[in-house]
Parts: sequence; structure tokens; C-alpha cells
Amino acid sequence: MTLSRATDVPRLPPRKPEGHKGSYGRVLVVAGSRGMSGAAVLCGSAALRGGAGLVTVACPDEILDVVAAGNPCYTTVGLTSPGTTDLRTRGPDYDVIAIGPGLGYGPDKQSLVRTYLAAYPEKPLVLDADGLNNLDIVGFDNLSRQVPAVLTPHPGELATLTGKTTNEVQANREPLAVEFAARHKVVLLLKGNHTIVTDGARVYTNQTGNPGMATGGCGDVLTGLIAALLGQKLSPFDAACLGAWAHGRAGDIAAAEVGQAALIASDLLAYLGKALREVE
Ligand code: NPW
Ligand code: AMP
Ligand code: MG
Repeated sequence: MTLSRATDVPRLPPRKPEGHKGSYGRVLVVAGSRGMSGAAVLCGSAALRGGAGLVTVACPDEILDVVAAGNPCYTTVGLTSPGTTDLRTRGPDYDVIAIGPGLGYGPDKQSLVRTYLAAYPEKPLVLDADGLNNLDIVGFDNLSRQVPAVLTPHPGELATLTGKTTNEVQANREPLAVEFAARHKVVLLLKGNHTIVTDGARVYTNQTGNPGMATGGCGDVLTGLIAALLGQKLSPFDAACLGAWAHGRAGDIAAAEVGQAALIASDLLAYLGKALREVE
């Protein structure tokens, strides 16, 4: 198969004068656990900064108040144990679901991820971090998703998904990403210096970003941003390409302001708006 190379970054859809909260996507972020409440805050906040109309963060009840205090602009809902009944009934209220940052690993989380994947085959979905670590990829292949999911692994996470080592992934980034995307019918975004986005037929190699972004929480910001772009009706491939570009561009603006060493993930939130204005 011949790969087509996407070179231009997609634009951010314009906001209509009569637009309202419901026009720009209602995003559900399923994230966080004790010790990783920050991942849920960063992801939910990035969905807001990325332009989502409404954002709800679903997290374990024990961190609900901490997550709610992290940003007054999203709502929160508890992931009641043993699980998902509440959210399954609420699912239709959301246009996009992002699952994984800081969620933790274990049978309850595997069941949560499985439930969401099966319950909403028609909704755009972003899977990151523990959304990937808890993913049964064989079971995933048996689901007939109407909208391809966007998977955003770092090289360590793709290594786990493919049974390879991180070094093997890094040595074969593009072919592995393309093969994985084609086989599982997903949009794969493989993070790192020159993040790759592919749907198995097209490949986009991102040129923004810098090693200042090698700091905890930057990936959690990307997840929320891509969810917001999906909520604004970009296709999964375009949302992943624009998300990678704008995330890296925010990192470049932040590095110019504070330096690469001092850059932290919340700086990306602060500069995401400037980055997105360049592609309005
Ligand atoms: P190695 O060591 O080379 O084999 P983990 P995490 C590899 C949450 N967070 N190039 C590398 O492997 C996340 O959302 C919460 C090459 C590295 O050691 C997750 O749920 C935060 N290799 C959870 O924590 C802030 C690369 O992967 C290993 C690579 C764990 O996520 C932090 C690390 O991967 C965090 O976001 C690259 N570019 N990138 C919070 N404030 O709540 C990664 N690797 O073990 O999955 O750890 O990414 O920190
Ligand atoms: P995560 O490992 O999930 O926290 O994601 C880290 C984010 O920062 C990803 O979007 C990476 O592409 C980005 N990043 C990390 N290191 C670099 C680097 N050296 N150059 C460009 N982007 C990077
Ligand atoms: Mg991550």
C-alpha cells in the first residue's frame, strides 16, 4: 500500500456567531486515581482550553473534590464502585469520551475501559495512558466501531500493546505505527520527538515540540486537547494531527518564555490559546 503524507496541519473550525456550549462538543474525560488526580485536572483543563463547549471529568469518588478544585470550569462525576452503571446511563449526554490519564491499572479499570468501548461505538474516543494499559486489544478488534478511536501511546505504551521493547518501537516508529493503525482500524498517534499520526493509509509527522515537554503531565494535556478537537467535529485523523501540532507549538511558545528546563505541563495549558490562534 502507498502511504500518503499529510503535510499541512488542519485548521481549527471557525466558531459561528450564534454558537452555544452545545455546538462545540460535550466532552467526558475519564481519568485520575489517588496519587494521580493531577492527570485528570490537566486533561479536563486541556479539553476546555482546546475549545470544548462543556467538559465533565469522571474520576474515582475518593479524589472527586480534589479534581473539582483543580478547575472551576468543568463539572465532575464520581466513578462509583463497582463501576459504571451511572456513567453508562449518562453516556448519551456526551459527544466525545477520553479515557485513561492517571486512571491506574487493575481488573476494575479493565472492566471500565471495556464497558466504554462497547457501550459507545458511535462516539469519537481518545484512549491514552491507562486507557491503553487496560485495553484488551483482541477484544477491541471484535468491536465494530463506527468512528475510529484515536490511540495516543508514548513509545513505552506502544511497546506494551505490541509485545515489543521500547527500543524496538523507537527503532521502527513509522512502520510499526502504520501497521498497528491499519491492523486495528484506529488512528494511532505515537508520541515523542516528531510525533507520528497515522490511520494506516496516511502519515503525518509533527514538527513542533521540544524536549522541555519531557515532563510529567504533558501527555495528559494532549489527550484533552484531541478530545476537544473531536468535539468540534474534526475527523479523528485531523483532530490527532492538529492536536499534535498545537500541543507542540504551545510547548515551543512556553519554552521561549520560561526555558525548556522550567517548562511544566500546566504551561502548555497557558499557551494553548496562542498556539490555536495560529490555525484559526
Ligand atoms: P523506558 O524506561 O525507556 O523503557 P509510564 P508515565 C517510556 C500518569 N501521569 N521515548 C520510557 O520507557 C499518566 O497519565 C500522571 C522513549 C519511560 O520510562 C499515566 O496514567 C500525572 N521512551 C501514569 O501516570 C503526571 C519513552 O515509557 C516509560 C518515551 C504513568 O505514565 C505524570 C514511562 O511510561 C503522568 O502523566 C519517549 N518519548 N516516553 C499526574 N500529575 O497525575 C515514554 N517512554 O510508566 O507509562 O509512565 O508516562 O509517567
Ligand atoms: P507523555 O509521555 O504521555 O507524558 O507525553 C509526553 C508529551 O510530550 C508527548 O506529546 C510527547 O510528544 C511530548 N514530548 C516529550 N518529549 C519530547 C521531545 N523530546 N520532543 C518533542 N516532544 C516531546
Ligand atoms: Mg502519558
